[in-house]
Amino acid sequence: MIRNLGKSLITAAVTCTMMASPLAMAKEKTLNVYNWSDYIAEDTIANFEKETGIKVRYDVFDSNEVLEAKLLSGKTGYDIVVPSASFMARQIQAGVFKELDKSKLPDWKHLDDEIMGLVETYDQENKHSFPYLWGTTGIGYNPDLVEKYLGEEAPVDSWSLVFEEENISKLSKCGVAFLNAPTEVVPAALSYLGLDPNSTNKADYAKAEELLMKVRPYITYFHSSRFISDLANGDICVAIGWSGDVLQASDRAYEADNGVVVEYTIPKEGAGMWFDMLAIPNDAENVDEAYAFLNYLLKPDVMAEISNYVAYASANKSSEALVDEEIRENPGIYPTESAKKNLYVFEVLPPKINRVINRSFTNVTAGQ
Ligand code: N2P
Repeated sequence: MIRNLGKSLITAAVTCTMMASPLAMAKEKTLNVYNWSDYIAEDTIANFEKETGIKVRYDVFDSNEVLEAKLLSGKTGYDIVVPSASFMARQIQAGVFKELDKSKLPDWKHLDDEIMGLVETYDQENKHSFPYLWGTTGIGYNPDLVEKYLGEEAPVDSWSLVFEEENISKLSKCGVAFLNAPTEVVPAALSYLGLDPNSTNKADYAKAEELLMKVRPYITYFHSSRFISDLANGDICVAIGWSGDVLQASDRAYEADNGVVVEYTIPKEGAGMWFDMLAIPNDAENVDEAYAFLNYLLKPDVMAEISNYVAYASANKSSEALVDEEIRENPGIYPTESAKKNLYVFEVLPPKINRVINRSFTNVTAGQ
């Protein structure tokens, strides 16, 4: 008797689950997001899920090239992606994004006109995208270790720290990381040489490759996210890195109270400034949910919390007043007028120049 009763209870439970599941599945709204690593506040996704009932699959990358390969294959499996503007411009031409219906984005009004004007050069009339966060590509360093190996006069305000053999050969003892980002490291080398960082002259790239080859033996590794924890732990002393990532390393060290200090500098010879753009790929299956997420990311309080957490500035003008003073007044995040003079934007280069950059960077990383 008891055994039979048990069996029928199990049967009832199974039938019940089977009956409920198609309904439950139909109701469960999902969203697939592909964003840069270390690029969102701790609870942004959880808060969005709670507010909207949409379940988010959140994946991360640390390279525009990786994202681009997915986009160009036509099957990303994502509803929201975040390419840098100079990459996105070509991707728009390849037809990989949906046009945005701005009537579904009532909070668009918070976007900063000046920044929207700047990014229009990549996306005419801002038809497909708006900026998530922006930052610069400069140098993260541990002042104590740099002083130990190079002395007090170490040129921490210059690319010569990493591009002069005399300096990097000494720093290699405490570890030097380079971003694995050809279209950012090669222009940095061009700036150091006094050449146009957006040059379209092949001969300039031969000079940049020569410079990079000379310092290649002293580079500990090429990687675009590992340097955050390595700087924070004192496992490397210098990195060509992204502004907010370096500042996150600085925060992590401070919180760990491990005695490590990390600083960020925009080299005087010039540094690149980029914008990472939110867009909906053509193969997106959850378009309504994508709009819900975009609108969520247009809310001043949501963006302020993200800026506070990741140490990058957004393009949300109305969020500025809600950003912590410590972040708002950090010249590594909001460059001063004089530092701005040293910044250049990454232009959209002809495909053949891009191939030159990628080939020469591959030669460098392979050490050939
Ligand atoms: C975040 C990386 C910043 C994006 N970890 C570089 N475009």
